[in-house]
Amino acid sequence: MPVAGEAALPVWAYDAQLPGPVMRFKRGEWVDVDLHNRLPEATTVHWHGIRLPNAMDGVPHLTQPPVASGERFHYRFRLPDAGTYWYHPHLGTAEQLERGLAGALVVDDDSPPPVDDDLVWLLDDWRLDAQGRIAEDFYRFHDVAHAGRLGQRITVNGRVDTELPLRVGQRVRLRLINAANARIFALQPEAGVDAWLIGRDGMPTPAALVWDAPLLLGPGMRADVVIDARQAGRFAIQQLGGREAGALATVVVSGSGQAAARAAPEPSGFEPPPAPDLASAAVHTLRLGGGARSRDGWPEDSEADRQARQQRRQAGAKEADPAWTINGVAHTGDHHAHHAPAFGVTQGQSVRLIFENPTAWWHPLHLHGHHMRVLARNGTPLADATAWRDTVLLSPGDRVEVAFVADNPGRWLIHCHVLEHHAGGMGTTFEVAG
Ligand SMILES: [Cu+2]
Repeated sequence: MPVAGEAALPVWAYDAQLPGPVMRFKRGEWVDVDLHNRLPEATTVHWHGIRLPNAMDGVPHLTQPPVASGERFHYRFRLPDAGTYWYHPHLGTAEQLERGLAGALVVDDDSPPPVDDDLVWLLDDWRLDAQGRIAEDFYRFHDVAHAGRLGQRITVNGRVDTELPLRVGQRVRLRLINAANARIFALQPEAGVDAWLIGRDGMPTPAALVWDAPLLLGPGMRADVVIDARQAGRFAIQQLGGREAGALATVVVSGSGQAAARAAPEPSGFEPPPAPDLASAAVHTLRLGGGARSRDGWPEDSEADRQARQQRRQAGAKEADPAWTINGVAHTGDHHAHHAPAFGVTQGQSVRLIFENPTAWWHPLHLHGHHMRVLARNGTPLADATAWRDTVLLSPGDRVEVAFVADNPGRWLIHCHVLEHHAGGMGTTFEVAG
């Protein structure tokens, strides 16, 4: 099997590749994928960030039945937007993703900025046990109630010690995808290369931004960056977050002389999602709760719920105990359909969502089926509020306002992409009536 580190590591993989194969398309093309589940347990595939029909979104029980071991499911949908997306399971997610199931889906721009190469870097971390195998302590309550499952081994495309060979004067585009269960990467290139941020969560930024400060990438989030090699040498792309801080990868530039500084890459032309109308928008608040050091205590857990969970576990289900809530309700396990939606809107309605995070922890909140504009953080309007996201990172105490047009009918998930937080209850749904 593929390798994460110095020794071969048994993993679960799409098409026996780690990460899964890069699926590459043009905008407007159809994805046609036959999932044949040869895992020992049920799964689904979620196409993270793609504005697709609800029935293709891969959320078990909510948008499709789980695909049992040995069974098949056919995914077919059109790609409305260019950008960097990814696919991963949405059932038993904390374990299945950690075991290696994730891959990139790239939709090429109609008019991309000219580059010498265009590469995908899927970032992950792995918690290994003393024997160097994937530690089997999935859904450990300490992880669920704290920062999620962090691993001690950080990889790029399943490998350690990644090097990016370039020649002086070359320009390369990197599509960074955070596929870790819980790690928030804080990335910054060492001085000596010029770097730009040109896209987030698939959508281009309105203009290229100089990348010379830590770029925070929470689980599920993507960043498209451009690197200009200006002189020979070795330049780290540093990972500054957490105990495992160090070089994520090294840009190795060969050649001689010094290349002149290049102009910022032109932003890609794109058709943005429909702009929300703030004046007429329906306003809803989603307040996060729970977690270790919470002031409100643990979520309600009735004797009946505990017994039902116990029975599901005896039947083989792997499930976390409740630790988190949204608006007071914990959606544990993969059973979102059992709960009423947090709110409903009619198709085409603009929605202003206010996320409140009084918890002591960070949460990357992922909106399914739509892209949102992040308008303000703690009352301060965002400088790049015209940019689009499908995942927004909240630090402890944050209050973040977003807006989007609910133009995609169906029942959609909003959840924390720290997979252990989601398993422990931090998810909810909303309904767009078509
Ligand atoms: Cu979270």
